[in-house]
Amino acid sequence: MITVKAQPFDFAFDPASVALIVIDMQRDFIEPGGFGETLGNDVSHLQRAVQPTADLLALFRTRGWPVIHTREDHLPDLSDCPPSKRNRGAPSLRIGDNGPMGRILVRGEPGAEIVPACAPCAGEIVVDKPGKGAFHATDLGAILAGLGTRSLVFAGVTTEVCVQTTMREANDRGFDCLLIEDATESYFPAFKAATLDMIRAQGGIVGWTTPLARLVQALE
Ligand code: TIU
Repeated sequence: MITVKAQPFDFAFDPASVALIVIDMQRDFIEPGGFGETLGNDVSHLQRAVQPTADLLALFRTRGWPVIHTREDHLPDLSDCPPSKRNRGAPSLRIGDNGPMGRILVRGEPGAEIVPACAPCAGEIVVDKPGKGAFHATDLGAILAGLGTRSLVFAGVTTEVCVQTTMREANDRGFDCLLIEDATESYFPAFKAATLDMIRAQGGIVGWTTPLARLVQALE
């Protein structure tokens, strides 16, 4: 077992049954002109998570531990996009509309791709998901069962939306979940801080959090 100093207490995992899940590090959320900006957000906040996530990916790749990437996107005919999602609010462009990085949040378009620094390597699993949670309407549960995964390390964006939703789904499915604090970001720093607090409150009601440096330390 490997033990990581974390909050609210140490996180122990078996390297034979751990996987990294990197949530939605896509241009549509992180770069100007994509989905995140159409919603009125300052996307520059998310840049902070790119290098720590790249470093975390390198850590798992060096050890040969499984890596799973997710992408929030929709089929070109939007048949997997509920009208309630497309019609919500007053964005400058809606899902499926043409933007500077192609059609907003549509699979295969430049904006739906993962940013180059965090791009999947050959052989890594990529899960396309229509929802905020990565288990909804995907094969993720079967993929993790096939890998024999019991512990999940989380990174990605945004902390309080797709990362937290997926962590909660995973926690309910019996996985021990560790969120790497500097490898996740929100458009709203206060929401990120609140999410980290609520994950580890009540004795780790949703899971654990720790900075990347503590995971590195545990592996030395
Ligand atoms: N809007 C927002 O904060 N996030 C999303 O819509 N998706 C993800 O978090 N990936």
